[in-house]
Amino acid sequence: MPNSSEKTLNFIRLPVWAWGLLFFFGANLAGCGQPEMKSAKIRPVPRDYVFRLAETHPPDFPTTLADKKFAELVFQRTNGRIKIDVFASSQLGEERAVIEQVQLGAIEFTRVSAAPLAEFNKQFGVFSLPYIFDDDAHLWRFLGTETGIKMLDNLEISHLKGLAYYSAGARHFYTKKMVKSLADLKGLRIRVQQNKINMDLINALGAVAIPTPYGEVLSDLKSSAIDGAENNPPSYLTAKHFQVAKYYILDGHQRVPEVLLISKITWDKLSNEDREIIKQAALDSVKTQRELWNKFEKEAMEKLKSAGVVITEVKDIKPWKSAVKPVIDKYRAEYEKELEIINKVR
Ligand code: GTR
Repeated sequence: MPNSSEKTLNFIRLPVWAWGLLFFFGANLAGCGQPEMKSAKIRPVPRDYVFRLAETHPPDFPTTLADKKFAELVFQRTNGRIKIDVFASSQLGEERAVIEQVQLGAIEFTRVSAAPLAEFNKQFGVFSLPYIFDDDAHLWRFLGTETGIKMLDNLEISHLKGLAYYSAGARHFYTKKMVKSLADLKGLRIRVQQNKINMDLINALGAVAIPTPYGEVLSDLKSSAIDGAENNPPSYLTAKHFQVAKYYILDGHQRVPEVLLISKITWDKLSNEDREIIKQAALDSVKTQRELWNKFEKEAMEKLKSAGVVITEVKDIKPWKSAVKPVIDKYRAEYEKELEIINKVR
């Protein structure tokens, strides 16, 4: 009977082909269930969570690239314990439906515009009020105030939690027939993001507001169900709306920021350490998003021009502002505190 040290020796003396087989099967078994560990030479760690993040825009859009940056930072800082998969191009649904899913915890993260968010949390409606910010710097000064920051936390009452704001520039109108002045907008059917302030705003400008999901705008323009819509240059370009509605009038009626959200249900499940990592990663991704945004906003404008889009500058914004004054008056009491701070940081 061989003793145990002899057994070990016999094992080591296996022929070369047997070592090859052992190595092959061993390596494959070790990688089971964690495919990325096979190639990466990092020590396998147990995965705690795999989350989904819903994004409306295409994969190379500034917000999507920032979502990915956020996911990458979370992955690194948790040593791979938390993996967030970004689903671009509305694969998980249109914004409003996604927000509902995030409230239920069925989707854990999303990046949405503050405009549809207003229907879930009234305070976010302030961003839909027309012509209240002078420029991007003004908007960001407001977002950085205690009120701006608190708004993200106040989303908790809506079963959501705001992690960070991203840039979305200014929104302008685009139409199938030329609009050179406010008078030309009269009677046109204009698609808006779904919230009640937008309805009032379009109606005050003499047009007819049609609230529909973003993904339907292109076909509605093609079928002439609508005469136009409004958005920032990057969205107008990448959603291909410019191919059907080539008149773009730069009135800059709104500056609606983007918001990176986590489900409150998901947030409550996380340890304090993971919450901090997630919050910080979101804030750190803002720099990436804003840099990419500023660059792409200019590029988009150039691309639109070379594609034959007819761009009209608004020389005198006063008539536009006075037309929407009733909208501001209607909501002034509701947003008194926010408007006061917006004016203070002007
Ligand atoms: C874009 C925004 C999208 C979506 C879209 C819209 O500016 O980034 O998230 O809200 O506008 O008009 O629906």
